[in-house]
Amino acid sequence: MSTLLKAEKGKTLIPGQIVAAHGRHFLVRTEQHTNLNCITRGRKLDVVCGDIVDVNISTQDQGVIERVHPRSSLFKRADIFRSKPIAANVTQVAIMVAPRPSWSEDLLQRCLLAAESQHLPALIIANKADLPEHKTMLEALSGYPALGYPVISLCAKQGTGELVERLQGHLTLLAGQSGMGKSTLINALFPQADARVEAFSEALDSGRHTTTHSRLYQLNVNSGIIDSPGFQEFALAHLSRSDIEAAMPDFRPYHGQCRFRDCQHLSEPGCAIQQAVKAGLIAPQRLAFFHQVAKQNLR
Ligand SMILES: Nc1nc2c(ncn2[C@@H]2O[C@H](COP(=O)(O)OP(=O)(O)OP(=O)(O)O)[C@@H](O)[C@H]2O)c(=O)[nH]1
Ligand SMILES: [Mg+2]
Ligand SMILES: [Zn+2]
Repeated sequence: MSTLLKAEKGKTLIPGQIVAAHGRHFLVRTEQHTNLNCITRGRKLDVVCGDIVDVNISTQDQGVIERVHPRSSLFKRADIFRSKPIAANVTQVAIMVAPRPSWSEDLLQRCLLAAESQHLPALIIANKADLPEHKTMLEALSGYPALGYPVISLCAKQGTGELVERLQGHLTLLAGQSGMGKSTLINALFPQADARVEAFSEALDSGRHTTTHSRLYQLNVNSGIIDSPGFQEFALAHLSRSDIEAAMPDFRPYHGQCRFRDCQHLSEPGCAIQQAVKAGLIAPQRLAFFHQVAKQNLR
């Protein structure tokens, strides 16, 4: 971000970062740490939490977003109807899971694909360590560090554990299903944040979608974290079959090694992926996951 005010066609534009997005209303923090309530010029301008923008200031605390700077990353999901951008310019993704309400390994893996497809490092936060079922969850997560995803165990209700170190120097997106404890962690990191937290529904075994908008919290000058609304599905319609394959770190060593160039890794002869599964080098559930996601993405 340049500290200089830029003059353009007689306007004074000032750079800032989107720290909250509520529909067409945005909160922009400037380098002078003032917050501006902004709208966009024109409906077409696509703005998301984390974006660096240029604002035309209209009053002391209001402005109009004129331009979005090029993004270093865009973490998103997408179904066949529309794209759902979640955060821009993040440099890592922390995916939170917890034993209660039930976590989904399918959703975790989809979220990891979304991170990998943007070349973002990811880590897994195994929350609610105070619950007895936490141990079983850790066992289920034991294969992930070997794929490059560290698993950090913590109890957000009691503190932040070793996580703070991992956040240094990054803009981290905190993502996960509803009710896993993301906003509880935000409150542990920022006691003044007062992010809304809600008990999950025991009857429905699901969170209550308490956080409705993403919000960026600054940890220090070069570190921040974005709390995001919990999801209950994670479609990846924007990724082609080969994008998905490229986003699976355990498949990468075998890329291009199947006998057939268009191998689907089902039961073709000379399939390097099937051979790796037989040799115990790829977990069978990872191949099953790949088939399940790939069959929804027929491109
Ligand atoms: N036992 C236990 N409960 C926790 C812990 N962390 C969070 N919770 C509880 O889990 C429930 C959901 O927490 P939230 O922080 O609102 O969850 P969230 O992930 O932000 O949910 P959404 O905003 O809906 O996505 C609350 O009742 C929290 O008190 C923990 O470490 N242990
Ligand atoms: Mg929340
Ligand atoms: Zn194959």
